[in-house]
Amino acid sequence: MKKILSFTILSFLLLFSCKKDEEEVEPLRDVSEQSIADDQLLEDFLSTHFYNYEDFEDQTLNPKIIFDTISGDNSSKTSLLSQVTKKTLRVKTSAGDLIDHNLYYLVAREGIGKSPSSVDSTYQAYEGLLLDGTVFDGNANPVWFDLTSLVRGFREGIPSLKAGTFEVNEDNTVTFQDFGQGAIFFPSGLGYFSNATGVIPAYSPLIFKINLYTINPTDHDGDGIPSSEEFDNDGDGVPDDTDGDGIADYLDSN
Ligand SMILES: [Ca+2]
Ligand SMILES: [Ca+2]
Ligand SMILES: [Ca+2]
Repeated sequence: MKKILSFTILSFLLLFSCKKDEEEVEPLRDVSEQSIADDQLLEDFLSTHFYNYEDFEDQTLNPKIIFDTISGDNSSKTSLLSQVTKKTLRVKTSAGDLIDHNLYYLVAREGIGKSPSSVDSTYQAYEGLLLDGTVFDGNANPVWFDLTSLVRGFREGIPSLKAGTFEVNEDNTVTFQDFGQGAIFFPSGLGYFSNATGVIPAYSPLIFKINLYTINPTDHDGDGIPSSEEFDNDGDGVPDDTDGDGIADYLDSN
């Protein structure tokens, strides 16, 4: 009897650990289905939330963007959904299919300078959030990014904003003015998709609030052709490699 019992427990443990293994190797989700599911989550968020747009009526101020739910005292607020712009991007899957993904951007203040291309260097303060409000990344002090090193949603969303102007003060600090402020909202297929990263679970739509201070156009391979003109001219999200040598055009000076 004792033997049977321990055998049963052992079987149960094996079963349990097998099941756990199966969970860990969940097959990759279908890109198209995930794009549709994420778009629904994004629309739900945008239709049930608003931002502090009244604080932006005086465009000389630099308020922070704050999201809140439309309910109670705020039930008459205008939803984000009616204030964002939708942009559809095609994502090339490993099977070669092109799947539409919707990115939404909010321009709280446009800025007065130039817009970056999606592959320039940008100097911004930012905050990254999940749809439940969890902050997974951020920098209140501005940092430089080479947009080519970032997830596609970020680099293709930030051109909706324009840079500002800056003055160097007597104490060598810099004051930025009239810079673009906004937010971008995009599905996991334009983010990390199945890869859980830090506190970001797999298949997470992402939100970034951005203050775009200044930009720097790039020519990564120094061939005189701006990276913006040779990065992804067919718009499939994959850097173009015209001569097929494995080096993307924007890095291929030969
Ligand atoms: Ca170039
Ligand atoms: Ca391409
Ligand atoms: Ca090449």
